[in-house]
Amino acid sequence: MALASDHKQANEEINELMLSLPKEMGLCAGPYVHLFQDFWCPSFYFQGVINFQKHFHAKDSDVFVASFPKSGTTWLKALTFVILNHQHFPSFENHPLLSSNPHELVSSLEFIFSHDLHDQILNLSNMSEPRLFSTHLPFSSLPKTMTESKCKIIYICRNPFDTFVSAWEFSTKIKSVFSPALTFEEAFEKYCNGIAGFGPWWSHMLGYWNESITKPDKVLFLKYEDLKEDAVFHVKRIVEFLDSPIAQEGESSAVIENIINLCRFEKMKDLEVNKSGYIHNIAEKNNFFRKGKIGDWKNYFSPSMVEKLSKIIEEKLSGSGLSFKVHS
Ligand code: PAP
Repeated sequence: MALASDHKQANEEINELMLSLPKEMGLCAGPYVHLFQDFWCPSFYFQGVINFQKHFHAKDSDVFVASFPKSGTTWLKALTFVILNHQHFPSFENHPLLSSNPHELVSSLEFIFSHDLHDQILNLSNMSEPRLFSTHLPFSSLPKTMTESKCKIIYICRNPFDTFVSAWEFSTKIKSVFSPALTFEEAFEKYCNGIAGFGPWWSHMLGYWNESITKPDKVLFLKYEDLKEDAVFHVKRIVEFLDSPIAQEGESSAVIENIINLCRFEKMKDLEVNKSGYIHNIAEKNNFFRKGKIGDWKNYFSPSMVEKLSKIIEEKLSGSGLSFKVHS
């Protein structure tokens, strides 16, 4: 009983904290985003974020998929799951990815921790190793236990044009209570000011980018466009980063081809398991597989929007060494 009331009080304190923060409407799992630790935290995840920061204990063998929303999380979850579990599931004909959505196989920590804390902590400590999780938290807000342990982080980002369009389209399809009451133009203005779930997008990318430069064994930095253009090369990078035995296998090239094929957009979109049902009770699974293309933004942006976002990208990323090919 005492435990239950302690939890209730802790949840009330978290709620009070959330309500005391600046809030805005923005593309997110809404209805609002709250300015917390220099990022815009969606109200839906607020409690989970606080509990994740406070109660999660990373293990050296843990692997994390990190991303800004709509940058290729689902794809990277699938690839990483297959690579990390290759010894348990060597068959590509009978693979768990054929019967479960990647978000069901790889849970988001801010989501896990938004539920029944004690059960979740127990479940996490009983999971077999290596454990694989995901997060949308910026690097600077990750719990110390993650940054200080030897766990590994694979980060994916995507050009801000397509990321915005993907987020916009997603927001129009999720349950209306979570989608913002903003027009495309209003959402774009907010996005240009960094206001979107887990944004600003530039500090999100740069946090992981800088870490991947100073600690390349800790953070592997990937771009959606690179993965699309040369999947073999970048999947090999993941294999090597994870010290996967696949790299030593005589048939390693064939295995890598099979992994890429299993996680291909068209293949995953076509699976029965990804056609119906909900993820996190907000979004239908098929909404995680829309077009899967580079450059769809060209169908949405006016010339002045292109100019505006291009300038912001240049300004925010200048000197960092991080860039995107968006006009090809
Ligand atoms: P999340 O952050 O909500 O998990 P995330 O998976 O990062 O979403 O992004 C979804 C985008 O990845 C969608 O892009 P689109 O809207 O431009 O189409 C989705 O189609 C794309 N996507 C999902 N799975 C794959 C895949 N296997 N290969 C390539 N792109 C994919």
